[in-house]
Amino acid sequence: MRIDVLTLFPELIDAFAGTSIIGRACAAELVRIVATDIRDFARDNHRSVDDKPFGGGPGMVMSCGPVFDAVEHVTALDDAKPSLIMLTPQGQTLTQSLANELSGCDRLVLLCGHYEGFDDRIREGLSPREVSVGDYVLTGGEVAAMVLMDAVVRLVPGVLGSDQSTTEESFSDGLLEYPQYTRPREFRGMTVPDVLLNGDHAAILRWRQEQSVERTKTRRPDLLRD
Ligand code: 6GU
Repeated sequence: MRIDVLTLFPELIDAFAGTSIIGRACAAELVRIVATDIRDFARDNHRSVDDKPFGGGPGMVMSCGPVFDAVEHVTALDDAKPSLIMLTPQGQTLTQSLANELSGCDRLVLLCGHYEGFDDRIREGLSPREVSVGDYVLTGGEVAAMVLMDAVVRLVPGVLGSDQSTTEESFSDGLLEYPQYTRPREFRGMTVPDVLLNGDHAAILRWRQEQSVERTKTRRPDLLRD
């Protein structure tokens, strides 16, 4: 999978792409993450990428010119036709199911905004898929793009050690994960549930399923309604 990230802060994306599990996936060439600075496509000596909103109002708006040029430039860097994704709080909320869908793509182009938002003709002219990472406001799209890439790249076959770690985790079956324990068996008076210690695998499976349902009922009842 190739992911191009159009951003005003390529150093943030490069650090992310070089670190931890994502860094390992890039080194193993399971995924390629390429950050491109939108400012390189500015048209003036000040390297401006934003301007005052028509009609007035606070803040600045990302301009069409540099964004269209940047999208067209990175699109041409590879033969595969990319899905263009704009990170914006106005988008469809990222879910595990969307991450699963995107993990099947050969190529993504992620467009990160800053300031008060994008000139709306970027939506009109480029028809990006718009994705949000939750109902709160960030200062820019980079952190959201990293959230999306993290959720997607870990689902690419070979990135995680075992496929089980993505099929048993929270959300993969619509439920939260059951409680986990490791050694020691007793810590500050708190013990590990007996069922996990006696090697009865059917009983362990049953207990874990019950715990998953119980946790989901108390913490995220919204996940059970449908
Ligand atoms: Cl994708 N961008 C920004 N700026 N804020 C957000 C977001 C994205 N998703 C949630 N909040």
